[in-house]
Amino acid sequence: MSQNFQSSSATSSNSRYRPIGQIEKWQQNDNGITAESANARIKISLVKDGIIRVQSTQNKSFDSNPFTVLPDENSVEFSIEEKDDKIHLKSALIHFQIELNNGICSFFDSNGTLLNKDDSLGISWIGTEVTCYKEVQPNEKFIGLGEKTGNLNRFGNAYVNWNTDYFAYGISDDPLYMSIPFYIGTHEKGSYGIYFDNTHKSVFNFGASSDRFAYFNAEDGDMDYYFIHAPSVAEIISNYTSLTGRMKMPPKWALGFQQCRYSYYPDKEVYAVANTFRDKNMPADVIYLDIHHMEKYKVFTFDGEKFPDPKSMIAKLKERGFRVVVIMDPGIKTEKGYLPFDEGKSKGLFVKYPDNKDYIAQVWPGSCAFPDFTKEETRKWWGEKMEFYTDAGVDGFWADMNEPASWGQFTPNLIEFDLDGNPASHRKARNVYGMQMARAVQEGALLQNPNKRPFVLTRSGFAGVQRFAAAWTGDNQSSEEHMLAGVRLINSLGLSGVSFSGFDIGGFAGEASKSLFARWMSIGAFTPLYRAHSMINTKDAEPWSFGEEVEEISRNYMKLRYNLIPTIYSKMYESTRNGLPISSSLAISNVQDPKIYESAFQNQYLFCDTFLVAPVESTKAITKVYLPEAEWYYLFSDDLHKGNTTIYQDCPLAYLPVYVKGGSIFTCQSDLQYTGESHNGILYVHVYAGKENGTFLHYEDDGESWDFEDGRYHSRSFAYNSSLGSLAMGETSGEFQTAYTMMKIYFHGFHNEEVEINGCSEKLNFEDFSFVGKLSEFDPLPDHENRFFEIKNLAHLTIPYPENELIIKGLKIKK
Ligand code: MIG
Repeated sequence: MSQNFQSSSATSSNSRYRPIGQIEKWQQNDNGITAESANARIKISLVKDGIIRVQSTQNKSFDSNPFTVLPDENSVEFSIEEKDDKIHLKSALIHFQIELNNGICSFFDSNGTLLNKDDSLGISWIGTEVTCYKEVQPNEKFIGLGEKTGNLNRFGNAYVNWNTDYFAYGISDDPLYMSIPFYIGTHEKGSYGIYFDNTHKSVFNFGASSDRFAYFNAEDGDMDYYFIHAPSVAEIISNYTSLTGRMKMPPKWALGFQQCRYSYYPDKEVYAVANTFRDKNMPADVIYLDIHHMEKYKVFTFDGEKFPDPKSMIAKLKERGFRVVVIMDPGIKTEKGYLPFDEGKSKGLFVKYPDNKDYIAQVWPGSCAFPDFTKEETRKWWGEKMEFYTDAGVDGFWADMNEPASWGQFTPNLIEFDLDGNPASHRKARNVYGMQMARAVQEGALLQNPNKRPFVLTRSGFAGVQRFAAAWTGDNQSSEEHMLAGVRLINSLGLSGVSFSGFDIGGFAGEASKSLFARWMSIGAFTPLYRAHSMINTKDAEPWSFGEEVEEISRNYMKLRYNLIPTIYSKMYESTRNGLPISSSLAISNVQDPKIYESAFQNQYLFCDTFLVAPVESTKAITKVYLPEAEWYYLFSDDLHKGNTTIYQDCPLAYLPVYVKGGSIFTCQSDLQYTGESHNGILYVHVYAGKENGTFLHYEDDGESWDFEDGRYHSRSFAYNSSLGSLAMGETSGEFQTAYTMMKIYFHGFHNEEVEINGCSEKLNFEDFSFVGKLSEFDPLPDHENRFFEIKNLAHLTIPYPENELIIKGLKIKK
């Protein structure tokens, strides 16, 4: 069969299907095999146990992608055997087969259960377009793929990876700003991940317009994918991020509330906004300067009229606990005498046409040249220029328009990029351009302040962008459906290695209703990046701009956010180690549970492994929530729900449906105005009764330097053991001096009068406790009375912050 295809494509048109065909020779090498067929070269490599790389090319040598997968020297044990017209490669976690007569690949787990198999159309080409066709297993679901709209389960849909500036995108539109060609397939026999390491425009089709197969393809480059298998989805994501990297520890202030606006100016407005947060007792850490901070939109300038003295403005803001983040667009105004342009031009750092003329397009500053961030020299230069901002005291950087965007939005494909010494056209470079800009910005911040953790936020990116920056989901809209779609985008980014992400709270385009803004602020408190932003020429959209009630609700959730920062910070730290998200789709914990994919429940997620958040429109008074197998405590009252059930939950605007998983432990701090403010010295520990055991690693450090890498951190483990009825605290570790001197432990769902601490009996105290405060009665009518939830008679105990191990015993679960 393959012979037919081959001869027809060779003699008539390049525009016909051309498969790998019969494998003519193969040989074993250090970590797999190489093979040749009439039409292609093939290389199969065991990257580490659980990860197999499949490469196939029509060319003499394999294509390289310098910016995506991290180099790693691993040698894994495996065996190779040729039997029944197949080559069998077996490692501990994956058994792999390739068929000699057509190159069809199959992947099995160690028990020989089929996980994934090529359709008989296999890996093949139409011209330069390369595709891998896969069988769809019974009931197979597809999740992940990064910043993609649509349902949690992507079956029945197709997506394009081509970084695109998409103002006010709709909730089903595609492609958006960032491309991550990584997805997870899951069916009754197991789960696996596929990362397609090809930066050209690509398509992932999970059964749209065809019920025969799923496929992924790219318009050029090689078939080059990593097949990842592990017993759990979490381990698959961890393995994927061992390939493409993990985020670096962000500064603590980046976890606080961030206020953005297109644009705050002049300086007096910036002060007014900052002061209002403090006057209104609404905690916040960050104010953004959008494009109006520049003179004629020229990067590395301040508008002298709007901001006559940026240095002292930023210093004054810092005194009040605010950090300033500035926007940076890649386009450099082509203006003689403007130093960044003159330097970039004379050093040859801009993107060029093949005839060596600079590529020029229109953006905010007018005609612009575009720094080639795929070139090391350009990245270094950009980083040196950033002294302009760091000198002024700027702490964070916001990379926008880095798809790259320009008026007209149709970049010609012939322009050329360096790709660190492997020059290529826009077709190969576009999707990595934004991420290389984010890299330049991160490296620049580090060049300027080596011992300060940078905060970089990027709009565009590719697989691995998490190493350089946090991400936000671009120009969303002020609508209920967009708020929920945004939750799915964040969860999908989390499934795809990007742990630190957020959306524009309130919506960028349009104007939020009062209730929408309040609900979005509540949900945002439970997302990794807590940031409000809004478009130019729209009504004020600060959390106090929507009336008193919205202000109170916003304040409540902002305060709760700051109370939870010890937990969020600890989970961020874990994510730097394991690549797992902070907002975790339930597909990570409950992949086999069909309920979680239903449209009513697909937005639900676990925040910090502890809080099940059920986002709901602000217009609803009651909503359906699915609680998977476990025990769940309604956050605000401790009402206990058995898992594996659907409940109807009242959701008045003041109360976002959030449930704490039984067996959980988390830590909190006192109310703060900003993350750098001193807390009251008490670490609040909440432990929840449950059948399952739970653990928590509390982590802290100075919040802004790299000293923790040399041991200056403070951490301690907590473990709840259900059958022993105990809460154990491990020894503290690290050399950082914690500022906590006391520990106040809250026991949720237990019915103890006393407990045993290191063998001695201690009486518990009881108080009425609430995670969010009571709202004022704005409306005097009795039927509008706001409900208030609190946890009645919550048992607690305050002890000096233990220096050593400590065990609390005798915990009895309420029946
Ligand atoms: O052409 O800098 O997504 O957040 O406020 C619009 C102005 C450019 C797009 C970003 C948005 C930002 C806006 N930018």
